[in-house]
Amino acid sequence: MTQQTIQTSQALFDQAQKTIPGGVNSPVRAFGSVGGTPRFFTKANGPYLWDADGNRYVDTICSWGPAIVGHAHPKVIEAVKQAAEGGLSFGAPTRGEVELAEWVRDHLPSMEMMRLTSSGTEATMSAIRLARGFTGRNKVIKFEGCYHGHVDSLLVKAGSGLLTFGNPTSAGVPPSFAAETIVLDYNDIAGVQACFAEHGQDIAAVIVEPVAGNMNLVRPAPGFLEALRSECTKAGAVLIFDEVMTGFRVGARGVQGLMNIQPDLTTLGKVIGGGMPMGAFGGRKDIMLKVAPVGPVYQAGTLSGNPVAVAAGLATLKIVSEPGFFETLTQMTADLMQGLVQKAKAAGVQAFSADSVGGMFGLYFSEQVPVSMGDVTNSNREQFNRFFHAMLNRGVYLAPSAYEAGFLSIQHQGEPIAQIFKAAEEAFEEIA
Ligand code: KE4
Repeated sequence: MTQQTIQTSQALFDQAQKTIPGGVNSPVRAFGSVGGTPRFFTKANGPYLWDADGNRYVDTICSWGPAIVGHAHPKVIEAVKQAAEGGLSFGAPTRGEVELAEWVRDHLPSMEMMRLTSSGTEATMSAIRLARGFTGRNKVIKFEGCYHGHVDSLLVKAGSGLLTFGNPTSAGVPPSFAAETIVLDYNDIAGVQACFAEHGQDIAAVIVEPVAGNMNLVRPAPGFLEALRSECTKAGAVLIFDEVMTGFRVGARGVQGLMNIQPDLTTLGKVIGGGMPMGAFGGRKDIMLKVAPVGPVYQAGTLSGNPVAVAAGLATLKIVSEPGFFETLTQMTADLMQGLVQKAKAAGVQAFSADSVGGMFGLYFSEQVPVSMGDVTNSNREQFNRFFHAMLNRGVYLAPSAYEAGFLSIQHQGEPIAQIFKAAEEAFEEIA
């Protein structure tokens, strides 16, 4: 294996740290969890990325989900060019926003109405405020290991006891904000039921990643999402599915379509912007009609529904709607996971497992696929970090953290998958 040259990335990283905290505009990009030099990229196309030193990588992050049709897809680029030539932003309504809202409603019928935002964080922040405004209640339940963007009231970890109120996970979040958030264990049905028994009438909302992707990929246990649905219905609380990551990533109808469970509100992001800044929140009409200007819950955004971002999103969603898109992506991802498990075993790496849902996947240096945050934290992070660098040096770009999911595009079929397998064979040998 030829040693990569990464001087330009290193020089850019050194330079970036002088003006940008950690040299990055989002913390995970700094390689803090895996160590080493973050690669500065100059170009992406299809399944590939090129860094500033000219090294090519098979990308398995896809910008954390958005690049599901492949980077710089010609149809997406053409749509963006056409939109941009007509002006970048009007701060006024456009036809495209209506088209996008109708497309999303047709694919996620629970989203009877919606509002576009410029990020997933804005979407979840708005959904929480809306649930509180709709119910007149303050308490929100979230789950350990789930991430919903950097919203003050959701940067919270479990309090001393499971049913007590949360403590901030970030400086700058007032304890009074965290006190309104209850943090439970993902997949802990009894804990949810006990919490509703104690606090039910004070709970405005439950927000959940219906398939978790921010503690690595963790599936909902049988009955978990159903329990959330029934407890919220009984207590009059709003069930929010945060599908920023899973929406149009796991299938054409999100996790709610796969599991046939109807949330009251859904948040979206990533894929619906096709790589441009975009988020959305939406759901039951009676709830959404509480949103300004028709209702008392204020929510706004200078670039919300931006015409260029909407064009990228619409072009992307039209491609993912093509017959067989998700069947192909889902099977390709599952086959990759199965092959990696086989190659790990063949190299003598026993504690390795993998899982996937649609086009998102999880790699775990543990004997079994995790079913909880505890399982994930018990996996061998050091082994993952060695694997990460062994793959990076062989031209495969994994998510730079043992606690992140991975993502493929439809353009990974064939040679890119073969390159991942070849690199993995050598990498597993190296770390065994
Ligand atoms: P953004 O504000 O980053 O667009 O979306 C926040 C968000 C909300 N909900 C879920 C389920 C999410 O996964 C995210 C963002 N995901 C991370 C990946 N772990 C984005 C990567 C990053 O933070 O740089």
